[in-house]
Amino acid sequence: MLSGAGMSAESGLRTFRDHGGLWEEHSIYDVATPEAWLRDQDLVLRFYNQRRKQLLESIPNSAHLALVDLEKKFKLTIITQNIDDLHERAGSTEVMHLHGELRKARSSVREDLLYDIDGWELKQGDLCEEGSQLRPHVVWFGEAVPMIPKAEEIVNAADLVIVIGTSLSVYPAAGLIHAASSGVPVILIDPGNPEMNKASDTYHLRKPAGEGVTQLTDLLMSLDQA
Ligand code: BJW
Repeated sequence: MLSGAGMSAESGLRTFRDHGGLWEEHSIYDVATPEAWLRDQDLVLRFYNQRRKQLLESIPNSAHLALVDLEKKFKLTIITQNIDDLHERAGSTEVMHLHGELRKARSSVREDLLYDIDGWELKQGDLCEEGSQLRPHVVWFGEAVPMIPKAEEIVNAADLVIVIGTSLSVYPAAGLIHAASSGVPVILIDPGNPEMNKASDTYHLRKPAGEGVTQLTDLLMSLDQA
């Protein structure tokens, strides 16, 4: 399963590219690139602090909860582009965060030095054990996405690929759907028009996540093994 910002929209977290989305208020280049971090650390920290504050006030929605049910019957691995922790808080146990985690910080000089953020605020002067400033643990534009090879393996081994709430406009994550094995159905649940290349085994359920995921989950849960 691959999720994007639309998965958390009904929890009150804004998407990026929809009307009213985060990129309408902030330029990507001002807040989500390594260059932005070098130019104005205060602005970048404020942007992510604000989002962390909102996340702490949010709760998983019915789509997150439906996926927890699905895990009771099937092996389900969630590959998410989201940096929120709503899948984990709902109770899903296998979650891979391709673009990082909002509630973690990492050293700005050593990527392997990760820290949980206590509360919502990451400040200038919060340092790693080697004395360097901590930055949000997120993958910005122009940075590598180290978990992609592992994610491709998971998609390639899947019997069913479910894609929820993503515009499929950011690579390499968007390319993951092409790692599905031949003949494996890809089901997209999104009320909009993601940039999906029409492959023969691709189906689009044009509904918001809450309704669409619950519907699909109910169907899958009602199947008996033949
Ligand atoms: C609902 C709903 C409801 C609404 N229910 N659905 C030029 C400059 C710089 C980079 C590039 C460039 N050209 C190409 C690139 C590469 C770039 C890229 O893909 N750019 C594209 C724009 C073309 N990619 C990268 O830079 C990546 N790195 C890379 O390529 O590295 C190469 C490298 C290799 C080796 C060494 C060094 C480098 C990194 C990408 C990182 C993305 N980061 C962000 C921010 C992270 C942290 C944060 O959250 O702030 O990740 S950007 C942002 O987009 C975020 C998201 O995870 C990602 C995807 O967005 P998503 O989830 O699809 O959201 P939306 O808003 O686009 O869509 C929402 C969807 O929900 C819509 O379809 C709605 O219809 C739907 N929806 N309500 C269900 N209720």
